[in-house]
Amino acid sequence: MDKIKIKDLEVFAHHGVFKEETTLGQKFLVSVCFFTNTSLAGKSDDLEQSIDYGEVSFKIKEFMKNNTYKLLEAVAEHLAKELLIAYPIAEKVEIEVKKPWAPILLSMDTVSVSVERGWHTAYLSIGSNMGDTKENLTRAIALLNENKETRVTKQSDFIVTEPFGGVEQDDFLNGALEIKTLLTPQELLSLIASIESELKRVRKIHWGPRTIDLDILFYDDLVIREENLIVPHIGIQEREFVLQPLQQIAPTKVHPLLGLNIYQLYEKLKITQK
Ligand code: PH2
Ligand code: MG
Ligand code: MG
Repeated sequence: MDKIKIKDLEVFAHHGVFKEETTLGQKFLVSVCFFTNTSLAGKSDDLEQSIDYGEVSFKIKEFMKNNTYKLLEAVAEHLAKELLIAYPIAEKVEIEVKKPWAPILLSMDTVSVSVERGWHTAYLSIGSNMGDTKENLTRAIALLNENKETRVTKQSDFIVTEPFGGVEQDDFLNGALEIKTLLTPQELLSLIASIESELKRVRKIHWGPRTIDLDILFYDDLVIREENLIVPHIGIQEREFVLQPLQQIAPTKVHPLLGLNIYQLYEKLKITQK
C-alpha cells in the first residue's frame, strides 16, 4: 500500500499527567503515516484525489492545541480517529506522538507512543416485513451513515423474500450492506440495536414480524463467540435471503470458518434446495 508521511511535526501543547504539563505546556513531535492508494492522484496530478499534507499538518496542530489528554495513548487514539474520519480515502493510519521534554527528572532522548488504526470492513444483512418496508431499510441505511465512525460503502438491491424459519408472516424485503467502520464489533452491535429501537422494532415473537432487523454477517475475518454476539452470523450458509443480496456486493468474500466464498455458498445452497 502507498504511504503519505509527515515526520516529527513540532507542536506546543498541554497533554500530560502532571500539573506543570497541563499548565505550562511543552513541545510534542507528531508523525503520521497514511496508508492510501495514491495511484488516482498520481495519474491525474490532482490534489483533490489525495490527502493534502499541508492541510493535515494544520489539522494536527489544531487537534493538539484544542484538546488536553493525560496520556500520549489518548492523544494518539483520538488523533487517529479524527484523521481517519477526515480522510476516508486512507485505509489505515500510523501515528507516533513523542515528548522530547517529558518531565521525569532523568535524561533521555524522547518518549513516544505509536498506534496503528484503520477502517474495518463489515457486512450486514438488513430486513423488514412490517410497515413501509422500503422506507424502513432506507432509514436504517441513513442512520448507519449518520454515525461518524461508520459509512455504507456497498448496497445490494432490495429483494422480496419469503419468510424463512417456519413462522407464518408477510414476505420480507431484504438486502445486504458493506460498511467501513471504526467501531469495535460490540460497539457496532450497540449501534445496530439503537437503530432498531429508533425504527420502533419491538421484539414480540421470536423470528416474527419486524419493522427492521440488522445482523452482523462478517466483521473483517474475525471469529467471535460472545454471549450476545456470534460472528460470522451462524445462519449465512442456509439462508437464501442473506446469500442472494450478499452475492451481489461480495461474491468473492471468503467465509472465514467454512473456507468457501459467497458465490460458492450460494451455489451450494441452490443445489441442496432443489
Ligand atoms: N429474518 C428472520 C427470520 N426469517 N425470512 C426472510 N425471508 N427474511 C428475513 O430477514 C428473515 C426471515 C430472522 O431474523
Ligand atoms: Mg435476523
Ligand atoms: Mg437480528
